[in-house]
Amino acid sequence: MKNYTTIKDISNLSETIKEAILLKMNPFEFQDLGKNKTLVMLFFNSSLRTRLSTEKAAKNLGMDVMILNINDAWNLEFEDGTVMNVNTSEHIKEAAQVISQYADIIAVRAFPTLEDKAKDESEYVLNNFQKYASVPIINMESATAHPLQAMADAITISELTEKKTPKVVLSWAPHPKALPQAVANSFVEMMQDLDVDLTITHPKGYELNPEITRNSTINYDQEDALKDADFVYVKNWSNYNDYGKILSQDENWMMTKAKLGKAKFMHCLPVRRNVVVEDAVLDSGQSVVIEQANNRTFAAQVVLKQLLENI
Ligand code: SN0
Repeated sequence: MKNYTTIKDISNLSETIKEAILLKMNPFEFQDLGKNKTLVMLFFNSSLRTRLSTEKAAKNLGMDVMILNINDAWNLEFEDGTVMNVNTSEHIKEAAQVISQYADIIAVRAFPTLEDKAKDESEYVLNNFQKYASVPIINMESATAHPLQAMADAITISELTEKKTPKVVLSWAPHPKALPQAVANSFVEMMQDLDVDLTITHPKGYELNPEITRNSTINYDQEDALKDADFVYVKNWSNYNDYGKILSQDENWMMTKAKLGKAKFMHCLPVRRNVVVEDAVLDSGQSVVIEQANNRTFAAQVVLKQLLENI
């Protein structure tokens, strides 16, 4: 693998999931692979799991890790040809080349603006790093995708499924803040590539990018969609069509123990208790959110391993 910016960068998904599960059983097997190699992680936004699990994964492979919260550095300019006489101090052209001298792999977290759809969809932060850096780039959640989370979700479902083709439901939930579509996008793309029966359920008007959902089943009736589900992935996203807006706060969409039935409950975290999902679900044995978060390490580790093998 040359970069990990979308799940499409994985050449053999089922082999990669198997490899991740093997790494989980024997995390220190490839301690020499990352020797004298440095991962630089750049954060434009908050992080808990991504930051710690990716650092842990890198260290399991023997890498050194350096972390920079970009807000502590210079305000970066991404436009070409700008007269930089206002508030951006350094151009991405220099920054990416400079960081490439200190790093063997660069990982970037940069959320969308949720204001300018075209700008967000151009993935200008991630793509400019890819354009000007001379080392592989990992997406730690960009404007439109969260492929490390999707990999952890795929590992979790593979480990826990009791059926060859489980029914997986992605269910929208209310949220007080406008959130990205990134987690939902990558989850949908990942499920489309796995042997699962996927249903997406959300209020009318909350359609994700149709280029991503393509032929996946969308059912606006949450109760009907949840019938016989084996895994229920709950996630809020802000409106894609009326871009970045919150149109519905409908609390009836919150996941409850009654709606969940016998299914396993999944969420990428962080989660707003009793808004997105009620306590009774999170505090039950049906919730697998902690295991999902554990698998973030092995998702990052398999990605780092495949990138290191290609350097
Ligand atoms: C982010 C999102 O993409 O939905 C990161 C998830 C991995 N989530 C949030 O920003 C939640 C913020 C909040 O205040 O609940």
